[in-house]
Amino acid sequence: MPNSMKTTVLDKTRTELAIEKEDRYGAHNYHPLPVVLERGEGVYVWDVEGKRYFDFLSAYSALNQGHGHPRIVKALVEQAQKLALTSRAFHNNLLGEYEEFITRFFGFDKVLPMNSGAEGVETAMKLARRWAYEKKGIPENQAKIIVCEGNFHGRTISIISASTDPDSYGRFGPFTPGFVKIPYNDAAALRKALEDPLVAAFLVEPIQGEAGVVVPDEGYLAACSAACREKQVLFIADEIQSGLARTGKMLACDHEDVRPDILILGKALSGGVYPVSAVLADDPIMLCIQPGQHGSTYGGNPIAARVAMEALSVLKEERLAENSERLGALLLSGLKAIDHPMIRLVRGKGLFCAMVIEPTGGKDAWDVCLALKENGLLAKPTHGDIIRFAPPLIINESQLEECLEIIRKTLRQF
Ligand code: IF1
Repeated sequence: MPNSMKTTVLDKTRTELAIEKEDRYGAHNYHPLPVVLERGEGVYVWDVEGKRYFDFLSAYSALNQGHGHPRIVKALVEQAQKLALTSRAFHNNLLGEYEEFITRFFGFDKVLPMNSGAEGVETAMKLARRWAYEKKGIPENQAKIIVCEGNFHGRTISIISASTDPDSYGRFGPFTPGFVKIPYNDAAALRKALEDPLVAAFLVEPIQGEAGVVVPDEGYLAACSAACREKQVLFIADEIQSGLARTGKMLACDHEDVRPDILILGKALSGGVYPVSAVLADDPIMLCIQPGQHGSTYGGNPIAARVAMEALSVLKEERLAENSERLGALLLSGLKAIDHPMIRLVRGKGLFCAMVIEPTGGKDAWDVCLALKENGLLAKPTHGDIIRFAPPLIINESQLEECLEIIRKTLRQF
């Protein structure tokens, strides 16, 4: 019996009790690893039994700055004590400051603040449609948005209408029309789809996250961006997961010097302490939406504004893109050097890596993640056979070496 089973209440561990409650009272829309976390600091999290782990998921890259970053937490707490929410019925003293900050940071005319990533994607789709009718002259209600097979952009009805994953969209119809699905990493397929004059936009993840950290061929994003420009079609980058230093550049699009027409950010925009998303674009696009035509009760609230400025400053001042690039190279080469029959493939960019697992002897990626957990490292399988490795970007070299040793040791157990 492992040590963690010893703190019992009525013969059950705190872990079991917490999981039972979730199972009993919560919707069954997730299947988490059986670990109950209660504390986080930097690259580490602790479970309710006191066991410490390396967090190699970082809340799907929301925690690029690490758990409980002191500067970000301070911003959150101070602002919560002063003024949390005004709604957009009134101005607040931080919104304009934040809007100036983030637009200068990324080089766009304007920003539209929202909360979740899905809301950011919905906002971008509405902007693209409105722009198509007002600026491109597409007849009303006929605009199309091109998306890629294997995409993940969120969970709303319209976003799953663009999904090709039956788990995401199955039996949730009827669906929103107006999406054209083409293969990912295929610029020729995009050029062909762009021949349709009703196309308003191309929405793409510069690296596909949920699909299993699928890195497209070099030149793909630049080719897509150029093809879109030629056909007067908006290039929309969903950098909710790939952005904010995760892949070794501030944006994954920066690897190919591509500037999207619409940029969507979320997750690490708050460093994991608050839901904050943002859509950036220049005036000819952003000003197509006028008062009363889009918004959100919480979007642009003072806490979000204050926290996002701090989270972005931390990324820049702690040079987390550089750290991601340098340690990402170590992680990737370290993973590639592991010689094990269960490893079919390793890929990634910066500290955004994945390992494709070959199920062997009845053991699959889930079992590997359970064993990693026992050995002190948390990672989550996707699509049954892929394990993502995405630690907070503040990780240092000796911590990363320790993690590689945990991964090597774990695989030796299979
Ligand atoms: C879940 C995945 C990751 C995203 C991109 C938009 C959103 C996401 C590129 C929506 C969200 C999350 C959501 C989370 C799991 C997670 C995920 F496996 F499902 F795909 F990260 F890899 N665009 N991704 O990755 O953002 O509305 O959630 O804030 O359980 O759904 P959101």
